[in-house]
Amino acid sequence: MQQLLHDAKSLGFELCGIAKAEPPKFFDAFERWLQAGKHAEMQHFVRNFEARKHPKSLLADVQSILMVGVSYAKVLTSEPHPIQQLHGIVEYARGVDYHHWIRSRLEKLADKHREFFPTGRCRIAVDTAPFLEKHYAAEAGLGTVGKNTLLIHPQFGSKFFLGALLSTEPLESTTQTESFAPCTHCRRCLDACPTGALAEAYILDTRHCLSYWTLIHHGELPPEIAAKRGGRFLGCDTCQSVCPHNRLLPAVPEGTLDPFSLDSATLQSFLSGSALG
Ligand code: B12
Ligand code: SF4
Ligand code: SF4
Repeated sequence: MQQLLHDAKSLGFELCGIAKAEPPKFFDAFERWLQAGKHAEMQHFVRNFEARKHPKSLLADVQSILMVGVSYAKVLTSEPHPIQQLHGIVEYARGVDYHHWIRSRLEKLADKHREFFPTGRCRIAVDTAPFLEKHYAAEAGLGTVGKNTLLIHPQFGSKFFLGALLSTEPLESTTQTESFAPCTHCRRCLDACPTGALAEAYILDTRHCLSYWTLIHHGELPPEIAAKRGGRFLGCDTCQSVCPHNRLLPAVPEGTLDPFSLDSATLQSFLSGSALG
């Protein structure tokens, strides 16, 4: 449905495409990842294991998935935010909460869907649904998964967010116009990862990932992880910043205020309304 794709672009999504609502290709790899305990303490992956087998767990009779992507720069510089004064915050969080930005626009796209298909149904997913977003985005032609496990686009590198509109309508699927193999012999991210979380290409061992430890885990970091933290306060960008596909993209600026020196109430006032609030 060309008109919906056109509307998605008009709403500000630089990337959009449509995948068939089929079981994800790498489900076996996901299962092995889980069995090996590489999800760390993210128990929702265990609880929602079945749900990830097919997107019908999110929307009965789903036939198509409209995937959208928007560059960090567009969302984060859309308005000023206090988090921009801090240092050591990963790039994707240096501004307003991307979930809100994407969801509000996908709601408008859902209105269009209702207009075009009065008897059809649709559902929005941004981040939190048990749904392998990167894989449907790759199927829809938004990019290719790299060795750092992120989705890479020839123009936007990996610095873009994903969102989805699931639909009960049989929308015509799209694919990448030209095949794009981002990694070939490169292994910069694997070598640069400070903790060895990318010991195996395409497989993230969350138990070693600084992003996991500083964003998801609550409480003290294990000493061997803390020793590798450096100036990273929340999240880690190393496997993105060394990627040649991100080299020419403008970086969203960061501030100079040291968050390690702030008490928790002051810190919260800086984070509130961001993706980390
Ligand atoms: C949980 C989660 C995390 C966890 C785990 C990350 C991970 N790679 O799984 C943590 C907290 C560590 C994390 C970190 C980050 N995240 Co995150 N995260 C998610 C979330 C919510 C779920 C991802 C998921 O399902 N993981 C499960 C694993 C098993 O799946 P997988 O990596 O997709 O692939 C597996 C298989 O499919 C298979 N596979 C895939 N392709 C191939 C190819 C081959 C050849 C082989 C053999 C196997 C294989 O291997 C994997 C292991 O089995 C998604 C949103 C969503 N709902 O999808 C965002 C998401 C992936 N995160 C995102 C971002 C931005 C980040 C960070 C950059 C933030 C930061 N700077 O700190 C880092 C990057 C770290 C990294 N290298 O992945 C973006 C990525 C956008 C993009 N361009 O790809 C997403 C899509 C959020 C969004 N809506 O925009 N994240
Ligand atoms: S986010 Fe950091 S710690 Fe995690 S895989 Fe990437 S480079 Fe390694
Ligand atoms: S740094 Fe190299 S190996 Fe890693 S994702 Fe980018 S292109 Fe692929």
